[in-house]
Amino acid sequence: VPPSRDRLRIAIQKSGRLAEPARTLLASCGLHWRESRDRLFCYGETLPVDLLLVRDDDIPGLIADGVCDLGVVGRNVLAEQQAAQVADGREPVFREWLPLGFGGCRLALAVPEDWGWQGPAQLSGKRIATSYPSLLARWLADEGVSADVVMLSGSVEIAPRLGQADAICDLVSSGATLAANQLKPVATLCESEAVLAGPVAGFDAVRGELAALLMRRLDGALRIRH
Ligand code: PRT
Ligand code: ZN
Repeated sequence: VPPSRDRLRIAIQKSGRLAEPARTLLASCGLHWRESRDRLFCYGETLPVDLLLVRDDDIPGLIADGVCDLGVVGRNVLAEQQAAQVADGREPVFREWLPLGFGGCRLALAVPEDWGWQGPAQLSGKRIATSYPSLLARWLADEGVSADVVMLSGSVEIAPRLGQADAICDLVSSGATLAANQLKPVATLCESEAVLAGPVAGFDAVRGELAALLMRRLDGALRIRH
């Protein structure tokens, strides 16, 4: 049994699209912090709720390992890592606790603009580049299509022009990046936004109460926004 902490630790993105909105939302719940010199840890001064500033991709694993209690992460990242666990025959240990209403985007399948799209069967035998191999594999399986998933950690949109892939599966918000690369979205695999992620199992006494308090304040803050 790991030693039980009496403070709550929330992982948020250190820099990137979700970093500022995550801090602003948590601050609107009455949380204020003192930053450590390395700016990776923020000590909660108004409540025993600390922040750990990390890469978004690390957040589900930090929750799974119990290093952090909660995290603010895109549903796309959470769903990908959940799908990878399920594909491995493991039980997911983290889940979405609350959608947070910012960081909206969708994980979409996109094909060259000059393709006449006739449906998923057209992808049969094609190479599809993505940073979301588990979500893509699950979607292909659901559609009954057999295609090659090409894992790329970045620059997915230029893969077709480079001849690395025939189609892509990537995040889209305005659609400008797809258009700039002569691609068009043809299917949505996941509607995403930033979410509060936490363990499937709840917390013990002190952290349980802190988490419940935080959820109530987040609910209130989100209601005022909308
Ligand atoms: O360093 P770290 O690993 O923490 O950051 P990161 O570079 O992995 O993530 P970051 O900051 O780029 O994105 C964090 C999260 O923001 C994502 O996981 C999504 O949940 C969310 N989000 C919302 C987006 C977008 N919108 C988005 N448009 N993430 C990425 N994009 C990219 C997309 O990949 C594509 O390259 O923007 C481009 C498309 O944008 P449009 O407007 O041209 O369609
Ligand atoms: Zn990342």
